[in-house]
Amino acid sequence: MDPNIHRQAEEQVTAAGKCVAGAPGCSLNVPTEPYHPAYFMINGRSMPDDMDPNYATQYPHQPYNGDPHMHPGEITLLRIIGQGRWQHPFHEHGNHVRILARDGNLLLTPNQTLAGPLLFTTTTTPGLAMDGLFYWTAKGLNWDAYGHNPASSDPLAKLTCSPDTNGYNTSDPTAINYFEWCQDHNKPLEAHPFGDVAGAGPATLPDANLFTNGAWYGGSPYLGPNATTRAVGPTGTTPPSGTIANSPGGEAGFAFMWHSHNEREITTNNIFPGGMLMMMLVDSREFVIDETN
Ligand SMILES: [Cu+2]
Repeated sequence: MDPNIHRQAEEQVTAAGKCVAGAPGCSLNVPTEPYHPAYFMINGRSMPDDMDPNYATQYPHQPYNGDPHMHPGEITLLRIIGQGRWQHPFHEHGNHVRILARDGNLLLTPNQTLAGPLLFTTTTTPGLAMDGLFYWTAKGLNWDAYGHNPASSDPLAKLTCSPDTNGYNTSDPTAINYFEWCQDHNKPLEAHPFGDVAGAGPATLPDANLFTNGAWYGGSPYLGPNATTRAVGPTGTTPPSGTIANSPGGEAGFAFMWHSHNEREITTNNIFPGGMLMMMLVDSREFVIDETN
């Protein structure tokens, strides 16, 4: 949205003696070039407004937010529609998107099997729609995202992982680590971790007692409230201590940014961050996702 264009339209309909917008014979004369947009939206809202709830009363005409939730292994349907005048290189962090359909038509081979590409960036085109599938597991990280620790006395730190034919832990759909990638089960991340997570891994992370957590950091690199709480240092009063969006008590999921890769478009009126930017949240299975809206 270019505010100059909208301001000209507003000035013409509110000027004294001018015709009333919508009245017979009334027309506006607003040049739509040059076009210098300063507001960029997803589902009709800019970040951070797109993180407010669905059906928030302040957005009666933009009911849907931009924070999809999923559990590991679940499949999310994306419906991406370019509604503006420009293309937008929309990028989904966390995994690629398998394109199913374009403009509502399945992309099929002559043998009627799915033929859609696996896309790193789902570039939107004005008026064009894409449907795609997205899922996330910890496969490929090469460390145990749940922070399992076989040396722990906590039963939740010692869950088992029995691989199905695809390598995932799927025998018990009620398991907290349902759909864990078993090849990385018990693989430590950190060389010298705080708390009750496995050590002797490859990474040395910043001392959690010495740096400030942002609103989206749950206080540990691990998935789930149990792992996050176990990863606390001995002082106990420092992070994780309950962050705004991603607290161990509430959610403790992984937040992946989904956003325009044209970084001009992740600003609002020239301020970063904003605009065409949202978060996809992978929630640990303790967190019940409300799908009623
Ligand atoms: Cu990115």
